[in-house]
Amino acid sequence: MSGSDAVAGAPLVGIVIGSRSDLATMERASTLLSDLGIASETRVISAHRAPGLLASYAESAAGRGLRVLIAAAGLAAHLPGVLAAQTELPVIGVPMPGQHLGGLDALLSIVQMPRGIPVATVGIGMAENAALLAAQILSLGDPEVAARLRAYRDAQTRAILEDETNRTSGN
Ligand code: RP5
Repeated sequence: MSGSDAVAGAPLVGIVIGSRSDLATMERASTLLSDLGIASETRVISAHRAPGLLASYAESAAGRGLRVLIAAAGLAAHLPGVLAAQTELPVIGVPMPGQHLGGLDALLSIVQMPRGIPVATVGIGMAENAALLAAQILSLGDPEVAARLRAYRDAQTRAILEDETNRTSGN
């Protein structure tokens, strides 16, 4: 499956999700990356249901030009860790909210990586933060991405200040 085709060029960020049921949440990451001018791809590859395919994806990722991986999964969420074990690219893990434990199961599965194989874990369902962290990593070698990130933060701050001005001026 292809992610944000809106940005031309080879994808720099690979988004891997454990199930189609994670797609709606993680489309928020591909959309934000696209808004920041970063091409991404999205693949549905379960660590448990398709372990061979996940191994091939991990082993070929850097060679295909990907620079950062985002991996999202729920329940016993082994996908980010298994991916990180098979590539030296940075992996950002996104715990998916589950039906029974609210995503705490996935959060603990992803964040508690053993020493030597890190996964940078964001909050439960925090697709946007995964995209922003990936963009920040890319911005270290790309001044244009750095400028877009600065503009994103400035707009975020401006929106809060304007909202607060409107809210208090009505009193
Ligand atoms: C995980 O199990 C997926 O990442 C998903 O969050 C969860 C449920 O998957 P489905 O049963 O909806 O395919 O592997």
